Amino acid sequence: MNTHFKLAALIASTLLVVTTQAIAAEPMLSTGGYATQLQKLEMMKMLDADGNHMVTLAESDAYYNSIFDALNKDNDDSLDAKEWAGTNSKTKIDLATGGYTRELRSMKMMKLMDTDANHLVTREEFLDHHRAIFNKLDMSADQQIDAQEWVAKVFGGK
Ligand SMILES: [Ca+2]
Ligand SMILES: [Ca+2]
Ligand SMILES: [Ca+2]
Repeated sequence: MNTHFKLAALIASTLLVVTTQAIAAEPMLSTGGYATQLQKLEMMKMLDADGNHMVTLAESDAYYNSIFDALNKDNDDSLDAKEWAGTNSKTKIDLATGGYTRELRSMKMMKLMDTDANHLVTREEFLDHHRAIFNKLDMSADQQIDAQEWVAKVFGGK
């Protein structure tokens, strides 16, 4: 009886630690619909510039530099809320799917990426956020993401 109780307590505390860690790692990337749209294979193809079915960090950086440039209408060093959300007629970015573009250009995502909360997303903030996503998807930590890693449910939520 006593042994059983100890074992149960041990399991409970282990579960608690695991759960706490999982929650602690999420806030910055709690991306729900954004992750769902990004993790479609159609999007993976857009990042995979050389078409070898792997996305490297360099390909990911290059892609998000292009997205940043596409949004940054005034060519300064950051995106303001107007550039972020776009006007109704010009929300579509050619480099991405419609579903992904919609999720990206939400104020929720802007807030998540604006780490110093000055209502501007700099290129560094934009790239850093996507490097963190890259690292999360790159489960094998070999600096590239294959299709299986791409679609893996690592972000929780839906
Ligand atoms: Ca590639
Ligand atoms: Ca700008
Ligand atoms: Ca900022």
